[in-house]
Amino acid sequence: MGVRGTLVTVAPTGAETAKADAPSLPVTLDELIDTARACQQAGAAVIHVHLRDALARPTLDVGYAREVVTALRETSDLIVQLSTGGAVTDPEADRLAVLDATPDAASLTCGTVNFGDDVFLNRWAFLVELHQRMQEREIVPEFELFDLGHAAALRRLLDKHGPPYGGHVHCDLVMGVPGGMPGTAAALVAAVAMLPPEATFSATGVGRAALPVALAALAAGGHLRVGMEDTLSYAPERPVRDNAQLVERAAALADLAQRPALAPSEARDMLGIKERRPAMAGGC
Ligand code: KMH
Ligand code: ZN
Repeated sequence: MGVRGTLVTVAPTGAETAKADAPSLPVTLDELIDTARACQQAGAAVIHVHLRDALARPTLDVGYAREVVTALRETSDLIVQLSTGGAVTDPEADRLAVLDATPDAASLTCGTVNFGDDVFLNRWAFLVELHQRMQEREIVPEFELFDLGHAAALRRLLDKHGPPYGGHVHCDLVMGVPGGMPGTAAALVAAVAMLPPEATFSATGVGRAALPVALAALAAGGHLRVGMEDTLSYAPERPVRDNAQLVERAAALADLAQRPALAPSEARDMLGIKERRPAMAGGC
């Protein structure tokens, strides 16, 4: 795979948890900015962003997405990855429109999956549309895989519609969602075996699967995603303090594995991110 360090992504908010149930969940722009700063300091290189409105409900408002992307670019070096998954209730048109905010990167889930009592719907034609729009707009996708069949769909997508912008294929295994692949080392090894040969991968385990998945991912040469989108408890009977605590633990595990957390600049090179920060674009 060529990269010696560990890419640490923080997914700080998600669409499912209520602010009332997790007071340190970042939902306002100020909270997101503070989270980005603290998580960069702790070792994150990518921030996977879900937006919340003034009442802390999930939103895909494009104007607000632009504001958040700009603010995060101005206040951190993190790669800004917007979620196109949104919430299970979001219509496809709104999920596609997120790309109009021109983030550095965006998630692209490679198939439908049962999602607890709900269904996270990702039709083939929708994946193709997302992929093509990201190619046109020079946005780097992170291919999210919730189940083994999604790895097969990813290969079909690349075979039929070509490589992503930047040329590098990076996947994120989201494991332990009720209805998706379990958060076990065996499932991780099976999923990794199905990835395109040159792909890199991160993995995240939902809830109690967080640590087993992180350890298995490192052992298999992969990267880490952590954050309150996926995990609200740090240990049994011990709620997460904040997102930075989870990033600190991920960075410590990466150190133990002798593949320390990548700086954002190293992660930009690895993923093929286009430079969009005003002070950096255009060179000197
Ligand atoms: N909130 C989930 C239904 C993504 O961000 O792209 C979907 C999700 C995936 O979180
Ligand atoms: Zn997400």
